[in-house]
Amino acid sequence: MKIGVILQLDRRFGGTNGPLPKIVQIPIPAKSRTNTTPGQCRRRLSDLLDSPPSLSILGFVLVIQILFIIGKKMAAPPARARADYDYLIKLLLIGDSGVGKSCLLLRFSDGSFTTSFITTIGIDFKIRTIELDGKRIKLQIWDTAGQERFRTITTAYYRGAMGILLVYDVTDESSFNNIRNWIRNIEQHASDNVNKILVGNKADMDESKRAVPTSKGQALADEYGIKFFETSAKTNLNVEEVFFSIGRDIKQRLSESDSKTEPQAIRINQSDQAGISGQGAQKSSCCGS
Ligand SMILES: Nc1nc2c(ncn2[C@@H]2O[C@H](COP(=O)(O)OP(=O)(O)O)[C@@H](O)[C@H]2O)c(=O)[nH]1
Ligand SMILES: [Mg+2]
Repeated sequence: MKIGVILQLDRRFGGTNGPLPKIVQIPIPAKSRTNTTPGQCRRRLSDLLDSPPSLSILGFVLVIQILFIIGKKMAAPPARARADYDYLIKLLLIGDSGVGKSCLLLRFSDGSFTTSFITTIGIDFKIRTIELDGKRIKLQIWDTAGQERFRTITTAYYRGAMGILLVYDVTDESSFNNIRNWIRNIEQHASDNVNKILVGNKADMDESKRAVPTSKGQALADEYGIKFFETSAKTNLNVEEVFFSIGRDIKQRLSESDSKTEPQAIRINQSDQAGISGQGAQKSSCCGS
């Protein structure tokens, strides 16, 4: 015997405590299946359910919604797996106007290069997630919007920065000499432990145009105890290397400070348990250190 499937709604389903509707199988005679008009069908349905048609439609919509919500919950991964990174690292690009900061950012984030000056676009930041030693590092890289021209980079821009790329142009000696000023600026406004890396950009330019030899760049980096790369945003020379290098150093620093804070937390508990109060307890509970 052929079988028709129909949704049976309990009358109480419209109420707050009503049970869920049931799916039941109802035999439908072959004749009535073939010759029934939509109007007849609707009447038959409402007769069967012994309820007005509007209620059955409402019930049907509710069932679909409930099934949708249940399905969504079952398909959703656990909250821990949803985070798309292990570390979020804020980086800044600093250096004179025209040295190629925005081009380096575009090269690294979008893989593109433009010959036009892009300082005025005023990009806030770009994101690229990289993988280092099995960890996902989300790099949030901030670019200046041209304010470096007026040396008006202040604390607001440096806030929360974990790493700074100090960029000069190997064909422009004054941009190299200004690196010392930028470092002073960083010392004034950024946090003490911020990682720095020195970048001599436009290394693709003809040797006849070069104003800063590689050895001079290296010597300056050594003086400040920071890493040094010559790059080209145009040819993609060393661009990945710079960002991966500073990203790795920061990740290392963060994981070291993570492991250092753990014993401290244990010490706070121990002193609490031993009843040690006053200065010592206050000091160790300070989170700003
Ligand atoms: N040859 C060459 N030109 C570059 C390179 N990077 C940037 N430029 C050019 O330098 C100019 C200034 O670049 P921009 O990224 O706007 O500098 P910013 O002011 O430091 O952001 C533009 O005309 C770029 O095309 C590079 O690696 N090689
Ligand atoms: Mg720019």
